[in-house]
Amino acid sequence: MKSKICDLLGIEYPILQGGMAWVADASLAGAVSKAGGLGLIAAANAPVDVVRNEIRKVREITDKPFGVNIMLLSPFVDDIAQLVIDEKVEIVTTGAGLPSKYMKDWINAGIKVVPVVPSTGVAKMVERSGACAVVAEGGEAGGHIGELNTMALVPQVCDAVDIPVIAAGGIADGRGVAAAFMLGASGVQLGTRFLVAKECNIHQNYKDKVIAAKDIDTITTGRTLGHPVRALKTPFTRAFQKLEKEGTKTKEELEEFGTGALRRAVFVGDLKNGCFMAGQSCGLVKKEQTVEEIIQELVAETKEILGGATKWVE
Ligand code: TUI
Repeated sequence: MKSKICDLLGIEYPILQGGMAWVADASLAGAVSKAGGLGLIAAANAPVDVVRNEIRKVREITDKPFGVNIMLLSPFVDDIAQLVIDEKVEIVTTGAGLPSKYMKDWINAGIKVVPVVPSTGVAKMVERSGACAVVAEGGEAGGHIGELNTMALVPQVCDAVDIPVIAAGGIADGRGVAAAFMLGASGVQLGTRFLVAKECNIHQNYKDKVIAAKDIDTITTGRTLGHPVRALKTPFTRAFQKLEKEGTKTKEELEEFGTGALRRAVFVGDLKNGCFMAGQSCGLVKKEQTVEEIIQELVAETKEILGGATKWVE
């Protein structure tokens, strides 16, 4: 299972691990890269020292390429943007905004930049500023999402840009990977499936909740704040949605209500007050596995499906 993404990023399989905030640490990213995919450390809202430490830890796990995902709403974004240059990180993905301001410096430093985009307009914009590929992420994904869904978004982004497109949102098994290729993508990015990897250091309650979740068990909050976030239903997310519907709280009060909820899920496993970000594919995620097992299973399933794909046409 090879595509132009493999040559572009220097990886064996065209499978990226989502840069999940507070989740994607050196342990997960290192394991994914070691298994032949592209592991990503999530810089999230973390300060520079923490991210530098994770970058160095990945290099102890593997010599293979890995990347850093930069969350553009981070209060430390300027410092993180410089850190990836100083640490000679090969690949940067970005999320939750436009990376335009940093692109020139990254490209001059030889960094391959792969922004996550929610629309054709943003895809074209980042292509013009020098992105070498884009991740087109549909609203089935967990975390901060755009308006469009994967099935409609991916082929439109493929038509809009000349650089390779990586599909994300709703993909958790070989059927999703095969479908992404059929939509024109040359790679996939998965988050939710990797939440339950053995090498993923989130609280066990988080993993158990993902494994127990079915199709309708996610909810979006934050639409009134301009940044919708998909997460598993908990008393916290339901209360958040209720407050948004009532419209009695100011934006600042709502932001305050949401602060720290993801960390309560990841580190404390707080089933009541946590925000367990996950995508709609949670119902496809059935058990904990090592990263190696997940990647090998995805590859085997995809090969089997695509090998038999001609049965659908004469
Ligand atoms: O970034 C993500 N997913 C994330 S970031 C995150 S941390 C966070 N927590 C609470 C609130 C906000 C963020 C959790 N999950 N995915 C990539 C992604 N990027 N999805 C959507 C976008 C995006 C949206 C707009 C990218 C560019 C963009 O540009 C247009 C603009 O208006 O900025």
